[in-house]
Amino acid sequence: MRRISVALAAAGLALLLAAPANAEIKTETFKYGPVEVNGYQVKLNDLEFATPHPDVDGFITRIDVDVVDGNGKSVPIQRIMLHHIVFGNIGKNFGDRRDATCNQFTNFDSRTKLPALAERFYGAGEERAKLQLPKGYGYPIHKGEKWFLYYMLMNHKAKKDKVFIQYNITYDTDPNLTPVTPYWLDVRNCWVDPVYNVPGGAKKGSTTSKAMNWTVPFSGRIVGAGGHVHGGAKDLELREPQCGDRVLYKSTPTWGLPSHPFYNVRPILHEPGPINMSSFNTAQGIPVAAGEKLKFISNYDDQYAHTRVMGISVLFLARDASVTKPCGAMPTDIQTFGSPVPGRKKTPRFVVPLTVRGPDGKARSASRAPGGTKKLQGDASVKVDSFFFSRPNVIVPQGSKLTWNFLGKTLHNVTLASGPRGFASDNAFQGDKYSYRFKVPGKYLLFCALHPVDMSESVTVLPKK
Ligand SMILES: [Cu+2]
Repeated sequence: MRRISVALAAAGLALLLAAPANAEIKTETFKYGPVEVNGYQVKLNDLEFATPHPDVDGFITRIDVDVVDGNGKSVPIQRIMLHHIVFGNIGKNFGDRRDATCNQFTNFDSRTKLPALAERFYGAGEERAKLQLPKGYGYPIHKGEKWFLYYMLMNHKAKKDKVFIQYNITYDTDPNLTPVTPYWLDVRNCWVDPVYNVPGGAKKGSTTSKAMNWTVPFSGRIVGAGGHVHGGAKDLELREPQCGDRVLYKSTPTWGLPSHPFYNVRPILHEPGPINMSSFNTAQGIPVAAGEKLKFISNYDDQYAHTRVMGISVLFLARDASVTKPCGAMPTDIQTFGSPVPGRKKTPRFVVPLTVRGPDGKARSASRAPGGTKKLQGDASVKVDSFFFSRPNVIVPQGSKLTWNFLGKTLHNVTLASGPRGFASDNAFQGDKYSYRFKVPGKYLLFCALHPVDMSESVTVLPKK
């Protein structure tokens, strides 16, 4: 990491020498918070419009983000983990900046529609993706603009904790930089919780793909992109179907070693994501023509179940009228940023445990939900409210359908932690229903990914005689 920073600083210095006398390149550190997170709580913020940021006319060239304590010291994942964060630019007034790939969002409750009155330009998950543009390019910002911030934190300790979200932003006020437009590609785009599920059960080595089509809005060059996935992912790719389906770029994961905190904290909200997703820069840029249809693809292992997964890539496009047709030559200056620390390249197999509170109040792994077991003859329903599944452990014959009735005003979900096939409901409440038919026998461990320590359930499906 240090090497990259030094290289960037050197690039910045060279740029500074060439820039107008009053232009400056500056890195500022911003602190958002404090944010209080209760013991074992998943904390989501309401959309926050008072996000501190550089209030200048200029260009952003780099951003990174971390969770810190009151002294600015990094908070370890064993305490609090930043699951994801999204930055959006509203502009000076609502409507000034529009998201480039969404007109509206489906809110976290899976119901409410929100107008997309902001431009998403940077996101990071547990892989701590950085925004880093090649020399000569920047994301344009203007004095008086407002930003929003949307985050999710998880407290891995039983006690309430207090942290800050800290981000470093490098900006350049040289007006001669080439502006880039961020495009948020997401295979479940326009959802505030953009998750989907991989049932699994296919042959060893199988891949399942989910795609999104993206029409290039203007001729230009893609000068950089990164990615975000969850456990079970193979990679993300952007393809150009009309040019022999060539791959324009890939973002590939590096997974933590088995000793990494991702695999050892409790509770585990979803199959642990990678410690890094590769990103790239190219000042020459990947040429794409206006009106071209590109395909963004999220590839996951299809042997095992993977629930609440994501496939997201933010790319930066710079205008270039000299690109007049598709299939132009690929750049020769692509610089790829891999993991700064050692990890695994092959998608690891990891079985997500249920987590319950032990007698000492601390979270620990469990192979069933606390409470009794009921044997059912067939289809049945389960009530879901704060904080319980009305049938914590059930035994059903193969082919039975369970219907979860979500009551009350608090959002919950039912998510497979481990089992023969993967499934999960959307976040649900106030009379929402979700059904799943258990066609494959075996033991299914389920939980609410919003209340992972307090809500779990097991379903044992007996084979038909
Ligand atoms: Cu819940």
